[in-house]
Formats: sequence, structure tokens, C-alpha cells
Amino acid sequence: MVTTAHAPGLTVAATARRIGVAPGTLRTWDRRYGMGPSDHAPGRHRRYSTADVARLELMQRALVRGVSPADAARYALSVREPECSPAPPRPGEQRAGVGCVVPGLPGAAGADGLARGVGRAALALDSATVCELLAESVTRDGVENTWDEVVRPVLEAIGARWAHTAAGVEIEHLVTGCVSAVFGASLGGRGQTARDVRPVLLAAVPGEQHTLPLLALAAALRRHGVAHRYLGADLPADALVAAARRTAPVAVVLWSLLPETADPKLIATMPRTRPRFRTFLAGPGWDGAALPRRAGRLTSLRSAVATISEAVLV
Ligand code: B12
Repeated sequence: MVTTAHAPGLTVAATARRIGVAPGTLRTWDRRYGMGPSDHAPGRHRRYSTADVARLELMQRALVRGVSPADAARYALSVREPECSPAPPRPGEQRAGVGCVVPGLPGAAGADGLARGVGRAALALDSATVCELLAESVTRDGVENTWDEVVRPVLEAIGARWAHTAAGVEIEHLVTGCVSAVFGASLGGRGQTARDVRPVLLAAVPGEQHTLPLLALAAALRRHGVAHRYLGADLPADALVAAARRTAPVAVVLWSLLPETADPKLIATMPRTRPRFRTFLAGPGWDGAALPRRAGRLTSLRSAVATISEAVLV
């Protein structure tokens, strides 16, 4: 989009779509924070120029990083030329949504603020920002912190919203895509692990589509140098048996989130390989099921990483 000072600029609706907020939010930002069109004459329709839109994008950028609306607006208004700059970002600089290079943002985000920012970007269906914030968080704070302090609160909020209103499935899928992409990115690398090490198999049990905690476990184990094979959602029992025979795993993790997918009979179908492997039952689905004593239980990401690392890195 190219507008000049003399071109008509974008309508409120078009600007709202571009920024990913409701038109009413734009009006509120105008009224409260002076973030309206710069040359709006009373009685005429509001039209946002390129610079106005760039400023709004800076504000949105600051908001998703946990800055308060008032500070975000102050910051956006303080950037003198919010047009795009061709210069690449230097360390400590952030890229604005329009591809502009901007100096460090004010008062941004602890994990709380980041979770709010991811939630805000998710509500705006802004998958680029959701993925970017999650990737930044993993790089800066690690997989476990990102999972516990950013991803979980967002997923819980999405789940609660769905339970109350049956709405927001599109948001759930968008966030699922980003979490999968960001945690899944680590599956490609070998990390510190050697090729011939016996792996840990990570599988969601038959019928279980919820995989994000298992994927977080895969990403965390990779960072801790534990070799594994991530086998994903809803793995049929015979496929699990085949994988265990082929890979001679040191341990098998069976993930279940929903109680109806946690079938203890699955454990009995596992093959007896030589050398043997440990079986770990992970996730709240197994709570309350009658489980064989030899199977270990994994009940959180952090404890799972510690238990598995201890069991395999001897
Ligand atoms: C994302 C999501 C989906 C995605 C999953 C995508 C994916 N690739 O994972 C999709 C769209 C596929 C989906 C489908 C369904 N979903 Co769903 N989903 C969710 C959501 C929003 C997040 C799931 C998640 O990852 N939770 C993990 C974290 C956020 O939850 P948590 O409680 O903090 O988790 C902790 C425990 O798991 C614990 N933990 C315990 N032991 C261990 C062990 C390890 C190793 C780890 C890491 C953690 C751990 O620690 C976790 C945190 O670390 C939840 C809401 C929620 N609150 O969980 C609903 C939710 C789980 N889904 C629900 C439902 C009903 C469904 C469907 C039946 C909907 C439908 N009608 O189709 C299907 C079922 C599919 C199936 N058979 O598996 C309900 C389940 C209710 C119930 N208890 O029966 C929930 C709770 C939503 C709700 N509020 O009602 N879902």
C-alpha cells in the first residue's frame, strides 16, 4: 500500500483490518491517546495516511510485547519517522510490523505481559506475531519457561473461552499452528545427540489429538541433549509396536491428555525388546487409571525432562 500526504489514505475499517483490531478500538485509541488520522478535518471521513498506519503498527507492536496502551501510544507518537527504513535491524532493535526498524520498546514484557501479547495477537488472528513472540521467548527464556509462563496460560484461556461460548476454534487452531512450528523447529536438528544413541520414543496414544505438551517435551529434551523420535498424535498401537521394535528405544513415553484415551491395555501390548526400555505414562489422562507399577508417571514438563534425562543419560 502506498499513500502520500495528498492521497486519500485508508478508511477506519481498512486500517482496523490491517492492524488487526476492531474499528471501535481505533476510535478509542484516537480519543484516549491521540492516535487518530493526522490531518482529520471535522465533518470529514477519517482517513489514515501511510505514516498514521505505521504509527498504529508501532503501537500494536508495543502492545503485543506487554506495554500498556498509554505507554504504547506515547512510544508510537515519539518515533519521529515511522516509515520503513531499509537498514537491517541492529542488536537490541525490533522490527515493526511494517518492516520498519525501531529502537527498543519501553517497559516491555515479563512473561505475564508476553502471554497477554500472544493472546492479543491471537485474538487479532495475527499468526506472524504469535509465532514471532513465541520464538523470541524460546530463544530468550528456554522451552520450559515459554511453555509454563506463556503457552499454557494462552491455551488455558482459549480452552475456557471455547468451553463457555463454543467460539474461537479458529484462534485455537492458529495458536496450535504457531506452537507446533516453534517447538517443532527443534525436531530437525540433531542437537548434542549422537547418531547411534538409543532414542526415547514420544507418542500420543490412540485417539489422542492433543500433542502440544508432548511437542514441548520433545523440544525441551532436544535442548537437554536427549535423543528422541517424536511420533505425534493418535499413534495406532501396532505402529507404536513397530517403532519400538525398529528403534530399540531406551524409553517410551505414552502421552494422554483426555482420560478416555488413556487405556492401560496399551501398555500390555508393548513388545519386550532386548535391551529393554522403560515405559513412562505422561499427561493428566492417566490420572486415576489402574497402572502397572513398572511404568513411570510424568506429570509436568519440568519433572518429565528431569526424570527422562536421569533415566537415559547415565
Ligand atoms: C489446543 C486444543 C485442542 C487442539 C489440539 C491441537 C494439538 N496439536 O495439540 C485440537 C483442536 C485438536 C483439540 C481437539 C479436541 N479438544 Co481440545 N483443547 C485444546 C486446548 C486449548 C489446549 C490443549 C493443551 O495443549 N493443553 C496443555 C495445557 C494448556 O493444559 P494444562 O491443563 O495446563 O496442562 C497441563 C497438564 O497436561 C500437565 N501435565 C500433566 N502431566 C504432564 C506430563 C508432561 C510430559 C507434560 C509436558 C505436561 C503434563 O501439565 C500441563 C502443562 O504443562 C485445551 C484447553 C486446555 N485447558 O488444555 C482444549 C481441551 C483439552 N480440548 C477439549 C476437547 C473437548 C476437545 C475435543 C473433544 C473437541 C471436539 N469436540 O472435537 C477434541 C478432542 C480431540 C482428541 N480426541 O484428542 C477439552 C477437554 C475437556 C475434557 N477434559 O474432556 C479442553 C479442556 C477444552 C475445554 N475447556 O473444554 N483441542
